[in-house]
Amino acid sequence: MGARASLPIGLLCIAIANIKTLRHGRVAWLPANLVKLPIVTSRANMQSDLVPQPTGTLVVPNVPDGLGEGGSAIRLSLIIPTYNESKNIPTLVAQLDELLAPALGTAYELLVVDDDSPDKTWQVAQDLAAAHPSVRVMRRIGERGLSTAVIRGWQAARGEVLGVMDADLQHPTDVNLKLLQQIDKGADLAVASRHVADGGVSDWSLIRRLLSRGASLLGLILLPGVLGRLSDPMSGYFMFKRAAIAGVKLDPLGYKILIEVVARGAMPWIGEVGYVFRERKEGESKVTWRLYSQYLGHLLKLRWATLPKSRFFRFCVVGASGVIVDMGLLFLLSDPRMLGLGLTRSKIIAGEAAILSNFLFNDAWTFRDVVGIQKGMGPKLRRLLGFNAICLVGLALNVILLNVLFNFAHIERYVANAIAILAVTGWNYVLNSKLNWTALSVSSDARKP
Ligand SMILES: Nc1nc2c(ncn2[C@@H]2O[C@H](COP(=O)(O)OP(=O)(O)OP(=O)(O)O)[C@@H](O)[C@H]2O)c(=O)[nH]1
Ligand SMILES: [Mg+2]
Repeated sequence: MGARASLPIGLLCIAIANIKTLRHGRVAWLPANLVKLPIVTSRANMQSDLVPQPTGTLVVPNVPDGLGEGGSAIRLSLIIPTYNESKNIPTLVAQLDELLAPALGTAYELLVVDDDSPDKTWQVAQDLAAAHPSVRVMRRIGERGLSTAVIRGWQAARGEVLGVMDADLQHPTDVNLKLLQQIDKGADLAVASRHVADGGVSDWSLIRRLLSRGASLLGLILLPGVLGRLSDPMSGYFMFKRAAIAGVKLDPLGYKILIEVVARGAMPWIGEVGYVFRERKEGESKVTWRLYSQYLGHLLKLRWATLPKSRFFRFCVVGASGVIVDMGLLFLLSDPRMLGLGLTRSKIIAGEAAILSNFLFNDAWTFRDVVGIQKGMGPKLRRLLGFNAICLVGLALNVILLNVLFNFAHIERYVANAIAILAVTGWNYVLNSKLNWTALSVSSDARKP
C-alpha cells in the first residue's frame, strides 16, 4: 500500500526535475524502465532560443536591450549575416571566440542573422552555441537581403558597440581588435579598408577591381559628403558606437550598408584600419548584377534624403518641373515640325500652363508650412491670383528676353528660353516669398494673441 502511494509522488518529482532541465536543453535523469515522458529534443528546444526577429521600421534603439553576465554591459555585438554559409560558420565562430574572449571576457556577442538558408546555416550556428555561449542566432523568415539582415541584427543586439563582418572568412578576424582600438581612442566609426596601408585584395580579376573602383567613383560624384570620408566605401567590415545611429530610421537598398550608416548617422570621427580581402574558399558569392543597379538606386535615394531642402531649393525643384511643362508645350505649339504657331503666342500659353502647375506644387510643398495656417479655398484662390500676377510679370520679362535673344542675338530658341527662364526665377522667388505666401503667414501670426 505504502509503495503504491509513493509511486505517483515519485513520478511527479521526476517530471518536475525534468521539466526544469528540459528548459535548458538537457534531460537530467530519467529512470529508463519506469516511465517514458515525452522528451523534447535539444534541437527543437534550441529553436525556441532563437533571437526574435524584429519587425517594423529599421531603427536601432538607444538603449541596449539587456546586460551581459554578472551585470556588466556587453561591449561589442558583432553581427554576422549569413546565407548558405554552413561550411564557414564553425571556423569563423572558433576564430572569433579565440580572439575576443581573452580581450573582452564575456562582454561580447556574435549574432548570426541567417535568412533561413536552405543549407540550414542557422541550425549549424545554433548547434555551435552550446560550446560557444557568445553565439546568438536569428533565423529570419519572410524578409531577405544583406542590409536589412544586418540592421535587424543591430536592433536585437545588446552591445554598446555594434559591428558587422562577413561569414565567409574573407574578412580576417584579427582586424576586429584593431577596429575596437579605434573606437576606444574615440572614433565613432571604425572601418576595415582595403585601400589604406596594409590593405588590399588577394586575387581579384581586373574587371572586379574596375567595378569596385567605378562604384566608388560614382558614389563620390553623387554623394561626395559621404563617400569622400571613406577610403573603402564598399567595405562590409566595420563597427561603430551605438549612439551614432540610435533612433535614426534606416532605409537601405542592396548591399552597401556602410554608406547608409555614414549618410544617416552622426559620425564626426571615422577611423580606418587596413586589411586584405581574402578569397572565398567555401560556399558561393551572392553578388549579382542586380546589386549594381540597387547600388545606384541606393545612392540616389540617399542623395535625395540628405539634400538640404531649403525653401529656395524646393522652389527651384518646382521651377524645374515647370520648365519641362513650359518647354514641352513650347515645342508642341511653336515648333515648325509640330503646330507651328507664332513664338510669342505659344510662349504665353506654355508659360501660363507652367505657372499653374508650379502654383499647385509650391502650395503643396515649398510653402506647405505657411499654407497650413491659411486653409480653405478662398485663401488658396487669393494665393493663386497673387502667384499668377507676380509670375505674369516674370513671364512678360521672359517673353521680352526670349525675343531679344532669339531674334536679335540669334540664339537657338530652346537655349534662349532656358536663359530667360533662369533670369526670371530669382524675380519670381523673391516676390512670391515676400508678398504672396510669407505675407499670409505674417498676417495670420499677427492675429495670434
Ligand atoms: N542574411 C543574409 N546574409 C547575406 C545575404 N546575402 C549575402 N549575405 C552574407 O553576407 C556576406 C557577404 O556576402 P558575399 O556574397 O560573400 O559578398 P562579398 O563578400 O561582397 O562577395 P564575394 O567576394 O563574391 O564573396 C556573407 O556572409 C553572406 O553569407 C542575404 O540576403 N541575407
Ligand atoms: Mg564574400
